[in-house]
Amino acid sequence: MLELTIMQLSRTDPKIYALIKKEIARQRNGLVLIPSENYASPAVLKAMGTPLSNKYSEGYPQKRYYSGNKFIDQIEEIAIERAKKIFRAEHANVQPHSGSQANAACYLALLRPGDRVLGIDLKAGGHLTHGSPVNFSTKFYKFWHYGVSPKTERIDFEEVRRKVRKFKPKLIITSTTSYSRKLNFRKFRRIADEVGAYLMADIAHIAGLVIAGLHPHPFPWCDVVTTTTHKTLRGPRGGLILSKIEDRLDKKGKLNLAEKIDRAVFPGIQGGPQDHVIASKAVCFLEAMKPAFKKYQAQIIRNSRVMAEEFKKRGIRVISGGTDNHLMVIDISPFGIGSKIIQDELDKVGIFVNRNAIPFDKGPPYNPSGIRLGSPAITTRGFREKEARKVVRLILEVIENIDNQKVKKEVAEEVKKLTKKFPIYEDFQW
Ligand code: DSN
Repeated sequence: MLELTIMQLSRTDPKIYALIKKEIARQRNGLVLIPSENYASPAVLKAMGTPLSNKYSEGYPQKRYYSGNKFIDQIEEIAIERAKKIFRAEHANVQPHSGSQANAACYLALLRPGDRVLGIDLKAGGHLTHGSPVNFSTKFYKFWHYGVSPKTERIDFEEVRRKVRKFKPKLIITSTTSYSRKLNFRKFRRIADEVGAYLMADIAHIAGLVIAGLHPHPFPWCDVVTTTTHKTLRGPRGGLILSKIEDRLDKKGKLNLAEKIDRAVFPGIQGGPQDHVIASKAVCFLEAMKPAFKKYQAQIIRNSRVMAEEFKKRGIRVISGGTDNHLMVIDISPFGIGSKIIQDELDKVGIFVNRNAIPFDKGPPYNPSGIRLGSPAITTRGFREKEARKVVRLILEVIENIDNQKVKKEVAEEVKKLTKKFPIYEDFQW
């Protein structure tokens, strides 16, 4: 008889079992400041680790290519309805395996090979799928980029307008992968309308803030909105597409926008959906409807703001002068220490951050001049402003004493104390 418990796993595959245990301990005993990571609830994790993973269900509810989908259909329908409700969207596709897949599906739905797209530059806060030269997106579509103003380090709408008029893109993308300010979707819409372009928002980072009403809503301004489900949304690893039903540029076409999106996801770029993850997305959408979720999102912003303030107080330059959301990027070039070294030394004391380009960065992508930090995971632990400020002080202790083993040992002890005081996954049975 197959028993699917972790205890069985320990006997079947002790090596993997031991590594899973170690990784869980790392997450429990460390301070996760990578803004795209979070701690999903035990309910979300439970739904993922189920035999739903065994099922094939190519197609959509009530239109599958396999039998045996009675319950899978109900699960996906619930996930779709909940996604539409929390995002106030006309249409939702819950099948994308990731944010990159969600973006790829939107391109396939909206564009033809060779079409022009204006995206936000990677160094200004964009994502690889928004037209990085090393990404598939530039192999199929012609990308051009807008950035931020050198003065304010905020999106420069004059530049956006100028480039849109010159380049006449069919699609404009806006996003906040490492952009710490609010996105003005209405302004983007006005510019997109000048040339009749689609507008897409990739809200992977800020989805939770949007649901909680703490960031401007991409609808009704955007045609399509993509997100991941595991960042501020705090669900399982996965992607999601939200869209309008009507296609503004192709009103008389055979397919409407929602149908185009669905066909692009399946059979366009994906095969069978991951039904266990879709069930888990449904659980996370339900969690996102609760008042506690809104409170959590508000605390994320408060923690993030005080972290930025604390850095500034200590003379560290925060890109754009601060943050409106869950993340910030700091300029570490004045320390004269590579960001890779800083990231690695922080890792050793149990503080996890990620190095990141800053606007107009002269450093190479492997060793850029910034560190990106975010508050979603520490806020899930229960950190408030006091602890958030302390985290900044610990980070700076390490950076300012990068070769001092004694100081780093003391910081590691402080990290241990903090994680003990604010434990995570205490009651979860592995
Ligand atoms: N890798 C994600 C992030 O860290 O922001 C984006 O896909």
